[in-house]
Amino acid sequence: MSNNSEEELVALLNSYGRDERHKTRCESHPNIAMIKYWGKENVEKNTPSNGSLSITLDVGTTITEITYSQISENEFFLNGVKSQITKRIQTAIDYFGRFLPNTYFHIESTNDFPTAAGFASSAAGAAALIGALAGFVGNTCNPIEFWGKYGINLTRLARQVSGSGCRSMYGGFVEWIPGNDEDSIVNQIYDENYWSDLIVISIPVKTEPKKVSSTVGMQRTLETCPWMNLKTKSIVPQRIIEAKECISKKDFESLAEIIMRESNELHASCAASFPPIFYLNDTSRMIINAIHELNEQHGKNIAAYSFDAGPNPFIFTEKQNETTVIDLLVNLGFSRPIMTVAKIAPGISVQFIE
Ligand code: 2P0
Repeated sequence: MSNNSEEELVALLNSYGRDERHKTRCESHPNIAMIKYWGKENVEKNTPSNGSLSITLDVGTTITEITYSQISENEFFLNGVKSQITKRIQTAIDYFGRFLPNTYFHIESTNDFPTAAGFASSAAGAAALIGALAGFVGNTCNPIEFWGKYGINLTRLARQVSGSGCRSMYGGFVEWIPGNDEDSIVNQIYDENYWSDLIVISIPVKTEPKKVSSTVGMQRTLETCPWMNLKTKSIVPQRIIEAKECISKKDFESLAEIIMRESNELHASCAASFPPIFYLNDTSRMIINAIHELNEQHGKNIAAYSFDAGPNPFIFTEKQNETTVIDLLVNLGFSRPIMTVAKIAPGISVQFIE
């Protein structure tokens, strides 16, 4: 953004007659990657080593509300508890704070994720934080469009808070483009209504925190797994092209194979890191084998598994096979109530509230 247009924007934003009740609320949802982000090209800016492809899921909601702080400091509450403002959250506050000099924010963020979901909350949290700040400071319910007019891409800011968070800014099918800090942004490929039969079943097989965080694990993999250059520069870019082709045809069978291969390669790369990283456990491997057997019985892929940096399975299928897949999981010993069946969700939505 040029100095001139930034000055104009500061003047505009400070001309609004906001009173102390000015308050915005942003809702967002988690996302699950079919093609994974696993490695940072630039650690500070959180640019990825390769592109990724996800769907945003209505497995739960993060709600972030922002109003003026009554004290001369920024405050951040997570699920009702006053929490530390991390460096990444501070970066987002500083970015928007510079448009409203001498302003401090009171930020409250809550997650209503069912414990059964097993989803990390950081992606939805980052998207809701950026949406709420951008709505509050921009005085707008459509922050993506408003800030976009000034050349500011909000997905870039969400990415700096949490890499996968940039994908939760949009609903439906979302692609995160690799690149430098300016051009590594996110595009929506199809919205949340495009493939309404696609569902994701999640099961919490373990809920305690992981021993190696994603942030640490991905850099170790990038630095020590010998084939990561091939994976990030050649395998994944080609796979993204193929996955987009499958999505354009709603070809679940072929997409399922891509999703499973991608998950398997992520965990093989983790195991080939040094020291090795193991996110899957025996239960995860039992599920992997069972899904392959199920697909074999049907003579085609009717389900696909995907695992992030943990042992919890995310099982993709289509609505017509939901009962078959759930019956399989029940036969494996999981009870129906602990399973969460999620549909594709929209991106951020911002409102003004009293
Ligand atoms: C993903 N994951 O694409 C991959 C697959 C986990 C496995 O993005 O350091 O919390 O905040 O950029 O986004 C998890 O890592 O990491 C993740 P940071 P993030 O969804």
